[in-house]
Amino acid sequence: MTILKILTYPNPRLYKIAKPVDEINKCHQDLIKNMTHTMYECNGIGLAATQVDFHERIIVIDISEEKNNLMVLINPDILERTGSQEYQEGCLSVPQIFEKVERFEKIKVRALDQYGKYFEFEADGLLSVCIQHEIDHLDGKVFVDYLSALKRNRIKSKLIKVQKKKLINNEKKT
Ligand code: GNR
Ligand code: NI
Repeated sequence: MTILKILTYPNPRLYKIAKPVDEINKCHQDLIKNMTHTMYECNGIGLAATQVDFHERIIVIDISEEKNNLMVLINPDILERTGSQEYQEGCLSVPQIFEKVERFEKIKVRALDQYGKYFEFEADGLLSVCIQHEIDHLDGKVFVDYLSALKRNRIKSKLIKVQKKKLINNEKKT
């Protein structure tokens, strides 16, 4: 298993729109395994393929404390959306930043599982937030896109600075 490299905002690859998966093959199975491993290693509750620079519609989610309730969603669709809720969101592609975002409260979702079988379910609370956050990634959207331009630009500058520092430190090491 491999820990995949996660793209960091504002990398333009995070803005690519992911294509539907048409047939689940061995490559997809390996990717799903490695995405799951990466999500758990990074202590995330979800990960979209876009974040690891693979632009097909695949999501892994596990919001359980014990990390024993993995959900794999392929070609997910939101069929119904109701209500609204605010949640302090974070993102593995936007490290150390947490901001309130408004989302739908309840959603009805349809997706393929890793074996290519359709399933349908309703989600609310954190699971609903997480699914909406992950589907946004597949559509080339990051949660900071919901913030004011002022906040977003501050976050952008901060992350660019951190990434430059990391680059310089890596050069020193080699
Ligand atoms: O680990 C994550 N936590 C989180 C918290 C609140 C709202 C959404 C999330 S998803 C995030 C992992 C991630 O970046 N998925 O794309
Ligand atoms: Ni994210």
